Amino acid sequence: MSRSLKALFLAAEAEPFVKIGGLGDVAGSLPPALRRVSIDVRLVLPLHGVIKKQGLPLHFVCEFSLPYKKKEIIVKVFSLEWAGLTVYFIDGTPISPTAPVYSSDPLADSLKYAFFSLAALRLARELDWQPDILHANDWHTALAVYALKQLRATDPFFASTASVLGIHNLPYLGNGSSALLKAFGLSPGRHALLPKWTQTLPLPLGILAADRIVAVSPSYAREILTPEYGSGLDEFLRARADSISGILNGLDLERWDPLNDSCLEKNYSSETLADRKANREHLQAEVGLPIHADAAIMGMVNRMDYQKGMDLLPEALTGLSLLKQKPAFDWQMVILGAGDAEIEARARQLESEFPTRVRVVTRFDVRLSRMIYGGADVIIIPSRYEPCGLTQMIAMRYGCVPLGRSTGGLRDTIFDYDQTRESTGFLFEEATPQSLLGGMIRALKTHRDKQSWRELQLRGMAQDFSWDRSADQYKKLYADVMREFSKNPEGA
Ligand code: NHF
Repeated sequence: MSRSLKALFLAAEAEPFVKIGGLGDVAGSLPPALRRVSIDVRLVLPLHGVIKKQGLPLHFVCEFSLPYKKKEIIVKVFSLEWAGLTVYFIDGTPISPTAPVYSSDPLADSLKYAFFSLAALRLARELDWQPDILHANDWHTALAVYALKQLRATDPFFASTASVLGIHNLPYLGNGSSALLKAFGLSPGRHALLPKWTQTLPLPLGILAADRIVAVSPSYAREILTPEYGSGLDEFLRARADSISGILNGLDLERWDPLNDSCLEKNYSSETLADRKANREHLQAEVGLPIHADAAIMGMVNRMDYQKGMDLLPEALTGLSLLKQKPAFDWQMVILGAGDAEIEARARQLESEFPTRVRVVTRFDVRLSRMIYGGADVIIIPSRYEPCGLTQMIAMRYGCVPLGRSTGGLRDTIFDYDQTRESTGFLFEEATPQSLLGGMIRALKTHRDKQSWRELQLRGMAQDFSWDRSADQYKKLYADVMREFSKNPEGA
């Protein structure tokens, strides 16, 4: 029998230990799913202050030091067993117990994550556990991939470890890291197409060195090769196009299940979809909207930042209210999200512009977000770019029909109403209020046809967004990378 493939998985955050954004969902779900398909995966996380405070039953594993400038930084490693795998936590002075996972100080963050990346790589050696695959994610851990490539030339321990770099959000390159390479004994990266200003930044260096690069959706994998989405790296990325592919993230189907969600007024499944009505009314009452049975409730659950396209909404809603449609559309909107103060303020203004129709809640509120998925008819996701996106998958599982911009993972997971009988939602093309308005009109017209709407809901609820599906694809990718790597260990 062949032995299990060994993968060392590095991430800045992972649920349930710490979650700030979508990366935390992925790093908390993918490693256990890989374990279920017989990959011997071990997860490595920084011992952030918020994790320390939880009083987890951690075991001391080892202590070693990393050369930094002319000194050494002590690394302490702890572990626990979780979901059938070992999770390691790296501690050391750059990982301050009082700092947030991502701070507003780029220098402190880059030092923290460079230290973490290099310590995590060294850990494999300290454990005498030779990974077949090093799987790093985003800029925070990309330097491990780069350091691995340099090490492979000199250290037989790592000679047969291939690397995979996951891209969850390309624009974050790891600014602030310029001086760190030298301090940690690494040389700058060189490539004719790598812009000079990026030659010391973790993500570009990781992209330069990785044996395979995986974006979190096939469409995003193609989009990052274009000037519009390439963050200045598109030409360089095109040179590496043969090594770039996309695998869609999954959804934790147990955490997101309308039949088992304690935040809902009434639990339901595709068999009892009519019970959803109680959740619509409950949502309307909760936010103080008139209880109209026929109103199409549009929801939005999003971080309020430029990426998420919240700023497209005011003009689109104005357009909607000025339509001379007969009979007029009966719509309501519940917006939930926090983030950029200006975008929040503009969103709040909508309440006074549409007092009987719009409610805006600018805070982080898990319960209300679940009530929106379980009670709204449409979820609006007007992202300018969306590497994968979770909102649309959750919404579909809850029978809430997504209206999303045709980009990245939204494009790969929402099948547009006009184009296919297999449709699960609505897509609009341009990141403009007019294009969003066009999508809203299509959704609201369809909503009037109760039978078609129900079919849309049911098709969305029947989609397979399981992590097991993604894990199978990663397993195959790992095997491919290893095969290619063993033929050509010099790699890219
Ligand atoms: O789902 C996890 C997440 C993605 O689209 C999301 C994003 C950040 O922007 O892969 O990463």
